[in-house]
Amino acid sequence: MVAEQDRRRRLLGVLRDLAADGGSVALLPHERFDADAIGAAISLAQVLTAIGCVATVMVDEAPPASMSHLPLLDIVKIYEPDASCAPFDFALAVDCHEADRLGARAACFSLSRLRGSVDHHVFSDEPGELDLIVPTASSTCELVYDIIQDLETLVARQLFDSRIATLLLAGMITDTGRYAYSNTTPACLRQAASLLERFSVDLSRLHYHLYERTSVGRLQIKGDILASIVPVEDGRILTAHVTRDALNRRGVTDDDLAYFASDIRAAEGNEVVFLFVETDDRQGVRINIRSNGCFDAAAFARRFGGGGHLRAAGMTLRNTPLEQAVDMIVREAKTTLRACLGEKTS
Ligand SMILES: [Mn+2]
Repeated sequence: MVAEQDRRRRLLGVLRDLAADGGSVALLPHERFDADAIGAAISLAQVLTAIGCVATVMVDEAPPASMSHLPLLDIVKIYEPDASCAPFDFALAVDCHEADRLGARAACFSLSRLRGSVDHHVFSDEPGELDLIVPTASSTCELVYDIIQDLETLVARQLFDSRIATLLLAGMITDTGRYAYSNTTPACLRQAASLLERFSVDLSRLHYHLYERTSVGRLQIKGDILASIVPVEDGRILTAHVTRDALNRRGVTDDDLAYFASDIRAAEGNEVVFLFVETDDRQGVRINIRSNGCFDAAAFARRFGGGGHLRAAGMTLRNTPLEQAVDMIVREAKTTLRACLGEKTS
């Protein structure tokens, strides 16, 4: 806790010094960013600009249509891998802390004078000087809320506004599953209450765009995926899959699959859910993991180069056909599950 406060203070000190000199800061959300990553990055960029930094949110691909309702998306810059990257005074990874989740922007990240991160994913290495990584935080937006609040005190003026409130709430709501996951705390509920008290946020509109708005293609692919569920180990492991052809046939993208793995986890009796999605190049498989009980999704994903949280994690297996990926992961999951349940492996 003390270490965390020290880290936050150190990060704030660097941001304050950069603001005084008009220093450049890059905010880099993880690849295939979600509402938490982009909401945190844009909010921080707005605030850093307001206090004197030259802040840039740099992403690897254009925001998906499903996020077009979010405010301030026009400040986001799309990184062009061919263009040379001007080094930044400070590059901050947002909602991730490993350069390999930054894709092509990793080069830009490593060129910057100072590097750090704001993140709430489980990590195993020793964090760097400017890494604020708090796995107990419900979202990166929760951490950014605290940073902005501290900056407000530091510069003695209001930095939050209704657009930032909307962005932070979008991240908080999605990462807590609408304040239903076990990471929901009184602290994050208080933050939401405070934002709603201070600013005009259309909560029902936000909720509609985050959770209800859908398309015929998305409903159809959901039907396809739910129909593909296979119970293994008496239903304690559930797998589901979708091929690239099926996605193309329904006219949907990976972005449309956002909550399906969590939907499957709602089935009674399962300990862990794996959703296998064939990658764009059809050479590999992206895997979403959702767990209940003893199964540590983040630890499992890390064994295959992925990562995430205790109950929600993911990874990508390259050069592995779909069928082979399912067989291999089910085999490994059986062993992991039996071990965590204290059963003997037969
Ligand atoms: Mn997050």
